Amino acid sequence: MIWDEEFETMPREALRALQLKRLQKLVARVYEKVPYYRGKMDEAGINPEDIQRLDDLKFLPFTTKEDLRKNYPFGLFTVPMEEVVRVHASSGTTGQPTVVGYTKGDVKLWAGLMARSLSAAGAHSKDLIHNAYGYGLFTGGLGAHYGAEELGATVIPISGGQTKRQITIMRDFGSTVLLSTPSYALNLAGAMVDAGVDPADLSLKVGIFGAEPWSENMREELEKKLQLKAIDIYGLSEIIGPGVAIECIEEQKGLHIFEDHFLPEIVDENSFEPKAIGESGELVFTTLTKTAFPVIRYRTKDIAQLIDTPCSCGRTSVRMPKVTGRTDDMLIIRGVNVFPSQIEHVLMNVKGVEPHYQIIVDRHGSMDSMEVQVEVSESIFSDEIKSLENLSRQIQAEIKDLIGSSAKVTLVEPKTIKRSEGKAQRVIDKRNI
Ligand code: DLL
Repeated sequence: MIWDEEFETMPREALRALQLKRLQKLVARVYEKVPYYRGKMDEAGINPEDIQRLDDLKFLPFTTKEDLRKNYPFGLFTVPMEEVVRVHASSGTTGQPTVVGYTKGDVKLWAGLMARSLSAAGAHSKDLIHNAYGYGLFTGGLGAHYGAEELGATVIPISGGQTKRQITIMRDFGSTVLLSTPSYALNLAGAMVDAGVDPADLSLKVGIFGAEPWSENMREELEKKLQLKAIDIYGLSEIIGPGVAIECIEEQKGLHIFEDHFLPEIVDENSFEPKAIGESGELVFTTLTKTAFPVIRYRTKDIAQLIDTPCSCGRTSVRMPKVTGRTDDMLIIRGVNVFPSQIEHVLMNVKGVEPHYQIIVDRHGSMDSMEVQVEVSESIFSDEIKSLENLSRQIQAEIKDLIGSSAKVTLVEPKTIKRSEGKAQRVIDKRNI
């Protein structure tokens, strides 16, 4: 169901006019309220009045995680703290966390966008929403929670962890919609097998998975193992949290970006020049309607592309196919660029291999090495050494074929790779230590 008919199906022309109006208002407001933004705009020689067309966006300076760090914790807020009713933070991989703030109006806006998202995924007021995103500073738990309430559904605020108990609750309460990271969903699927619970006997119909990259193969795996439709949801704390973009249940193909609130761009990862529709590059967002913590041209470091082909669901927004990786997740192994998602793609096409893996990168002297540890099914693991050797050789050859770099492949016993309760840690790069 389309939650916000007027905005979600708005003709593109009208949408662009709305975006421009909102952008002009935003730029004028941050220029007036935030000395740091004013300084950056003055330095770039641009005034709020210079924004006459949407295209003029490209003259505005980017905002990066570094800018957020420099203003830690509240330096980029546009309102006094008494108007901020909530903060969240994302830890990231290095150093200081990024802190984001919301006014009462922002929380309401976010709840509406999450209700939109859940509705696009096929959820409605009769659903029992099992929310296994972590509650706390992470935006996943509370973001989804408020959206589910706005939708009028029943929320089960289970958060992450206590995996066995999650399954009992799912069965006893009759959860119909599962919200979690894809890696935790996989963990839940494994725990169901251990508990002797057949997912076909549960009431789950949709899983709304996000907060980390996942492949089409992983979708197939999750749909099969959990007997539900798997929907991709995308968002990031700096923009609002979850609820920036989501796939519709009709097509499950490309995430609709809520463009009336978030203005997307794709830029070249190196030159930062804008790229055309259909081209891949770094995803950049400007928040058009948030009050406490708006951002202008925030460089997400996520690699994506935008497509503008019409969708059968009737929504008129541009879509982004699955995020393929992050610019800072990219491993450079002996000079070759490698994304964990490419390794996942190879692994998930091999029969008998479980979707639990870890990539370990190290350096001996000046030589990089990459080891892929992957679990195999119980039956394969008890096979003869020879067939195990053949399997690891096959995976090794396929990795070499796809990425052009060789990796040592180690097949490990079922359940030896640490299970995630939130975002999975796929890469251990010992070179940085
Ligand atoms: O992960 C917000 C979220 C919560 C999204 C629940 C979806 C569901 P952060 O912790 O700030 O916020 O992390 C944001 O996670 O820049 C991406 O690199 C990654 N990410 C989020 N969703 C997806 C997705 C939340 N669907 C960072 N596919 C982003 C791939 C994703 N990567």
